Amino acid sequence: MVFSGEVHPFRNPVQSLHFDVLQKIKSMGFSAVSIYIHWGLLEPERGEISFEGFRDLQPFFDAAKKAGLYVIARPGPYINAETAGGGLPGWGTYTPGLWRTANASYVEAYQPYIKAVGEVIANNQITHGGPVILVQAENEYSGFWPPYTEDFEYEAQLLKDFRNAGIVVPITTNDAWPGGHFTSVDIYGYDSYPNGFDCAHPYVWSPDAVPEYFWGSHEQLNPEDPNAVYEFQGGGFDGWGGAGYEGCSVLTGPEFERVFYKNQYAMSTTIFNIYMTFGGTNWGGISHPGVYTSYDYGAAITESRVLREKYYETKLQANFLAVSPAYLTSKPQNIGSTQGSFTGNSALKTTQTLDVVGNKTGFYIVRQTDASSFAVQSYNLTLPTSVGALQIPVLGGSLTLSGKDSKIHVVDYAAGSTTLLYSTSEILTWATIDGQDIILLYGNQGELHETAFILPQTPGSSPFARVVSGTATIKQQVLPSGALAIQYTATDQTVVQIGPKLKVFILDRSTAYQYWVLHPPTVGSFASFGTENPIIVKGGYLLRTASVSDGNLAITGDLNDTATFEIIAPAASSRTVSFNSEKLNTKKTSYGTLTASRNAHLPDVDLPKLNSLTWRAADSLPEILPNYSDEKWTVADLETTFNEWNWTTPLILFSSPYGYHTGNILWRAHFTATGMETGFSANISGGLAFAYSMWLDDSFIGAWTGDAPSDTHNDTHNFPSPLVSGSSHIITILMDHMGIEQSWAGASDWFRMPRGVLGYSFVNSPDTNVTAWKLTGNLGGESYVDHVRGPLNEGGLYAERQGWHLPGFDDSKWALGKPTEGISNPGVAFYRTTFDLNIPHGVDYPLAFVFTNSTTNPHFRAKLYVNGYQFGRYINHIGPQKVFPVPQGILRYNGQNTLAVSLWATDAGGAKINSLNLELRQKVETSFGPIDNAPAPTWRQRPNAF
Ligand code: IPT
Repeated sequence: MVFSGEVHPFRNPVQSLHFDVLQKIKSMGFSAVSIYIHWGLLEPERGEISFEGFRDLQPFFDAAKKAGLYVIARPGPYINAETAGGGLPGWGTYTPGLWRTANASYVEAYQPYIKAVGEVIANNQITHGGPVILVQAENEYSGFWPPYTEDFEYEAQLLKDFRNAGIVVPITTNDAWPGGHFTSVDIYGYDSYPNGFDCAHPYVWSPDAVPEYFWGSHEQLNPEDPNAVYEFQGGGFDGWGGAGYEGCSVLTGPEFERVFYKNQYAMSTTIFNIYMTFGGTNWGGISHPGVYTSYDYGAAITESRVLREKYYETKLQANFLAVSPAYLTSKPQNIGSTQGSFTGNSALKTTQTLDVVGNKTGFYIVRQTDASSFAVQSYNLTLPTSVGALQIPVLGGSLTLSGKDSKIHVVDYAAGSTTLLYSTSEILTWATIDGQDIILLYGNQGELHETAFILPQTPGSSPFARVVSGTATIKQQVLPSGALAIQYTATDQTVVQIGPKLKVFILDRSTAYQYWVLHPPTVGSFASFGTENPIIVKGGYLLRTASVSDGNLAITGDLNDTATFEIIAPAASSRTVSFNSEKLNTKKTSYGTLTASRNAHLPDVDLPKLNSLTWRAADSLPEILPNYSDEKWTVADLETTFNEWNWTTPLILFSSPYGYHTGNILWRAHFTATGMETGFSANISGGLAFAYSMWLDDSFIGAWTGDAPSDTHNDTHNFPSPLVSGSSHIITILMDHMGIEQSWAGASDWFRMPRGVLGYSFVNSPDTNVTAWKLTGNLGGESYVDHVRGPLNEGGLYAERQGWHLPGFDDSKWALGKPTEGISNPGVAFYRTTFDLNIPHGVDYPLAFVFTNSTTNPHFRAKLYVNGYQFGRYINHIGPQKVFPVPQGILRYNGQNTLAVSLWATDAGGAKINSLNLELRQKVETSFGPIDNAPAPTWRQRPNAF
């Protein structure tokens, strides 16, 4: 079973933190991690491919291998992913040809990238001792810009290019639905987001959202392959003005995971990747216009790397499948006629999924017919078993299924030398330890369940179940077949001994959540991938590893509170036990496990009060001052460019053909007045939620403050007074570039959507002569300055061009001024301060910068720069994001930090930030660390800055 979690290395620039997330995924019981690689970040200037800084892939591959996770590498060339250009480079927007087709100019464009990235991936394949087992070509090559259709020549070319780069592992692709596109890959698969993306209504599920028809498509398209889902919904993205990620996490919470993931198991899915498992951050200009800074995604692991309840639910499922080899050779038997089957209750659907190789084990997946129903259903199961058909529960009573729930009932399921003839409670895991079979079963609290065991023959004795711990009462009966059936209700934990060789733990769900299955490393370079000698431990917010030496069991992990451990391990491997290197004072229970309690070490820390720090401020809009020279700006002199979008200007006035693809863009129109003009009209395109401000010389003439649904805005801004005929003036426009659009459909030009001025005119003066249009974005454009923080970190603000956001810049001559004092005129102010942190090792205390909403002149935007990394774009009146997590490693936890804030006021009265604080998101003791800080080169004079 490839049970995988999606993570985007580029959404976390701290290389040393990858291992934390990967260990968390491993501890969930997963076997793999799936990653996108972003072409545009790696090749921002055509021909200059860089793996510098956070773009180096090797640390991630190494960390995955160390954590014991296989890797599915997805380098595109197109990736979608709610990222700028969907991963296509900015220079692609003006490079001719139909992209994502066999068009020669596109093929020539992507080939050097696929060669370079392919070689790095190839070196990390399992055949070379690395973790990579699958490589995905393209992404959702499923929709096509009319009149174009699927380009088979492109697909063949791309496969050839992957092979030429040295890829020998199977090549995959993810169709957007099981639609049969790009089936020439080795293992075709598809994506599924059954609950959609309406995070504002997280309790609304569509009644028929559970897609059962996928199985038919799989049987038709590639029955000989694993049923592969390369992206299954693990959360949702959220856009400007959206509902926020907590809503997304509810929409895709534990109930969703139970119903929708289990239905996918009902269809024998054996390659299953959850998108996202850890979303990360759209720091810098990584986002496309449809999302904001956070890419938390409502995933199992939050942006601050905190575990949500849904993490623990998925852990139960992944651990079960990891010990269920019969599942790997199963096939559903009754797709399309699941309603009422095996239960006689038409409000329920039950899929029968049988092991068609072992011909023994059956999985019966029960769910509500109307997935959105909250009704509680009771049912009895009539199931075929190895001893004939049984009416379950055999010992009387009936089973219940709550609304928005689903269960996997097993039949003839082998667990060591024990066989579960059937179980209505679900299996968390099982293991054979010191000759005893240990089986962990769970159900919702208070639910009635029944399990029957077929035990190895013990002559002369009939099986009997004895409660050795816990409060559950057990009803039991030896069935005619000789199997022992026990009936019980799950509350907390009850341990039952059955004969000398079987111990059953009956857990309710929240108790089950607390269990971890750890595997001490085996030998060799794949030691962390071992699945032998499981050690089962209850307790702890997160357990990461177990290792055994000289009879000592060393457990590592994270605690957020006092932990009460219960350890199920071979006696010889647990004569003593330590947690995070401290010896535990263990006690042996009457039934042979070890218990111990351990306090969490959670020292208090002092955080700076940001508003009490010394801040310095400077104007970041000298461009409107009379003495400012735009001599070094790019002259907008192109008469045409390759682009099918419409524009009405005589010269090209959008930024990409001039090499500016991110952040703020500034324009200057030099003109000679006729004396007739009363204002300036312009149609400006910036992407969703963008804004612009406009000046005539140094007079503010107006702004578009922006709203969530608008990506362009056409408006007229009047001049304050008539101009003298023949006099020279300048219109200055400051605007947002919200990111290059994605190009979801093949052959589409969507990513070429212009950012800039699509049309303009002088009111009442058609003859006004613009003598020059000039523009600037980030310093250097595609030849960007900061190779460590990458091509999307800096935009075109004066402060950014000068490098004022960087640590080490000397602001001592600046005036005092705080973002909470703000400015009283429209414009851009830039603020800097420094503060120290002193947070001890051995804890994980994620931090976030938190804004509160300002109602005075509410239309403004702020960007946060932490040690030079742009880690937040706040739009006061659009939101929704107010909390901006910044990871350790960007923040220096033991040393000095430089915080910079840009404030762009689009209201005539200026703006100020209401409050900005640094807050703790969580406190845990951790075995993880120490964390190496991401490199943060300091300011150096930028000779060509302007
Ligand atoms: C699917 C993409 O493959 C993935 O890159 C990402 O954009 C995801 O959606 C949504 O977060 S596209 C599918 C929803 C049509």
